[in-house]
Amino acid sequence: MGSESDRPKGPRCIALVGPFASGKTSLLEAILARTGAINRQGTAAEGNRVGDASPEARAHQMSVEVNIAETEYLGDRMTFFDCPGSIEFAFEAEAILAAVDLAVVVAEADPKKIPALQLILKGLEDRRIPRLLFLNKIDRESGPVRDILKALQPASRVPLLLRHIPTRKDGIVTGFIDLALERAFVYREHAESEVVEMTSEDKAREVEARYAMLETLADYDDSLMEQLLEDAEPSREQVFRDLTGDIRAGLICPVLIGSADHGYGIRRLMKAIRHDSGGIAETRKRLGIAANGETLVQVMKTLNAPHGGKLSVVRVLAGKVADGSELIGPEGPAGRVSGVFRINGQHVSKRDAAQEGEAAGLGKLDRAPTGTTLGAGKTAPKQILTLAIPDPVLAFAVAAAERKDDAKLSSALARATEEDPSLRLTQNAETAELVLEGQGEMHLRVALERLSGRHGIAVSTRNAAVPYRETIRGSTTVRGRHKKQSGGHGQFGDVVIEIKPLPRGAGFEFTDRITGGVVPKQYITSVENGVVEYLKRGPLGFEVVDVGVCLTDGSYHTVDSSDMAFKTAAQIAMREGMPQCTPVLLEPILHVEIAVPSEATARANAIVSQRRGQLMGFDARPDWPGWDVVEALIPQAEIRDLIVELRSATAGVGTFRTRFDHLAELTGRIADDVIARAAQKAA
Ligand SMILES: Nc1nc2c(ncn2[C@@H]2O[C@H](COP(=O)(O)OP(=O)(O)O)[C@@H](O)[C@H]2O)c(=O)[nH]1
Ligand SMILES: [Mg+2]
Repeated sequence: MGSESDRPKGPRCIALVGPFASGKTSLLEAILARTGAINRQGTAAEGNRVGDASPEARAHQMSVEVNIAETEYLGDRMTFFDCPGSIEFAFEAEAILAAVDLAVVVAEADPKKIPALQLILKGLEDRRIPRLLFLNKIDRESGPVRDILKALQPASRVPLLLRHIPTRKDGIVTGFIDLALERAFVYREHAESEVVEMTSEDKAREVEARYAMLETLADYDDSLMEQLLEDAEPSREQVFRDLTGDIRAGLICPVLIGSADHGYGIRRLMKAIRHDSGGIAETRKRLGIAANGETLVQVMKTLNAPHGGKLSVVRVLAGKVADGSELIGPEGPAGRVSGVFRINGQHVSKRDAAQEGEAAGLGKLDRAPTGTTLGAGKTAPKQILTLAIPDPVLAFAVAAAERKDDAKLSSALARATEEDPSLRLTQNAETAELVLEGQGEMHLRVALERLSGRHGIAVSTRNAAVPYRETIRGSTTVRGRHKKQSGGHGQFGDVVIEIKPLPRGAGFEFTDRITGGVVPKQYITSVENGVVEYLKRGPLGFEVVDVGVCLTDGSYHTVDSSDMAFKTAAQIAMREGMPQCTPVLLEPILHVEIAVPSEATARANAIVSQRRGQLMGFDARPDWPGWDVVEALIPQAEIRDLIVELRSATAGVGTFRTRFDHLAELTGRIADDVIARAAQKAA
């Protein structure tokens, strides 16, 4: 068959991606079993697969991080990266995809998962990553694959090209026909399928399906087009050459069929991977790297093993990396490699130097965050690409259950954000909260579980505080006098101030209309300082904004007046005057853009209304066929678990982003509750 000579040799890195529960981790297991890396194929039900063996993955019965395992197939080392399907862990995949040769998209014929498939394919298309689609769970399908493909096609910008069709007996899938090889196979459970004669009925189906495949290939190959028009039979070599070329160029996405659980179609998939992935040279081309003999590696993932310390999982893009190598990142030295490791699921073992094209774990690099490009020379390498870190969509205020763990918690969380930059940690000075933000409930939950699992820190969580403000609706003029005559030096300050509301967004403004020096210049500043201090906590218990204060009159004493005395006088005036000005609570309103598949747009609109939101309209999402963007103004207090509801309304794909828009007055019962809670907290 075909072009064995131009087939690239050497190590490959392959990503397994696809919607949630499409069978990626099972496929990894099947590949490892069929290529002899493991003796027996484990199952999801038994919980004995190489992937998903971490305590967190076991607890949730889903992949919560990338599973890495390698095997050898016909002399080539292949490392697989089984990326979690949930959008919450998408950043894990982002860092991996940057450095792989090919992505195998595992999909199933479930219409509910098509938006998720589109999301994943779009990510690959945008990054120009060659891809194959493995239509899994074929054992469950009874309808024609052509119909399945028709349903899946809108998820792909390029043609899905059917490479295999199933053969059936009594409605049950028993094998497949490879349309490029023109050969029929019967599946054998967890074993190599057997070549069989095609029945005449199957032959007829094969001819029809093959013609459809060739027609698509001919769209990118004029000579093939001519042959088809002349009814000439193209050579098998030409067909394979076209397939390989079109896949590498990202012009098509071929569809292979099989079943991970049964071990069907695995060898065909491995052959396709071996032929159609271009290897490290092609990947360098995609990344725009000129190989000049210098070592270059890309950090795909950072692992923090409980006792083994930090491990940077890298792909060697050029050159090689040995134990003891000094590596340098774009921002300076990254550290000295302390051990080169092979990673197979939870199992990590020492190995020799990592060669060009291989993936390996590098021990104890201090400064090599996920996504960084590292070199081994004296000069800093150029960062090959910047990963887009998604904006967080959910936040929790976190605290150590026991005070003594506070410092341990912050440092462990800081490490967690290095391991996974799609987590964000901020210390909110205003609310004195440690806020952990991330991509969803499961994402944050798993991050916190790791903390307790690895570091033994129990963590409590609650909703992060909303930064309410308060202002006033009315004005007043008040006098504040501070006078003390308790022996010796006295204290004297006396001010008259006007307090009035300012337009929304104006902030705070201090002026004076003092004439004739009734309040000496240096004390005017003290008055302002006194007012500013007061405004940190107004009559309702919140920071006061949009207020103007004017010092209009006052008096002083040559001996007893001081900075302190005028400051105190100003505060006395504010304390008396502010409650007279009809204080009102202000809540932050965010501008929100919700992106959902169009069939969920009405649902998204309803969610906005339920959250006291104001719809601004919706429009087609640019560059996202079949999606809409809903724009709305929503109070920050109502955002909280918006992502959870949105995802459940969209089979997991809906998302949103926010920015602060304005502060709005909040009155009535909701406001009363907020004020009562603040008072309770202060007490
Ligand atoms: N019927 C059938 N079920 C499968 C097949 N492959 C995987 N599954 C099941 O699909 C579920 C999800 O599989 P898993 O590999 O964990 O999915 P992932 O989320 O994509 O990693 C598990 O219960 C598997 O046993 C298959 O080929 N046929
Ligand atoms: Mg999985």
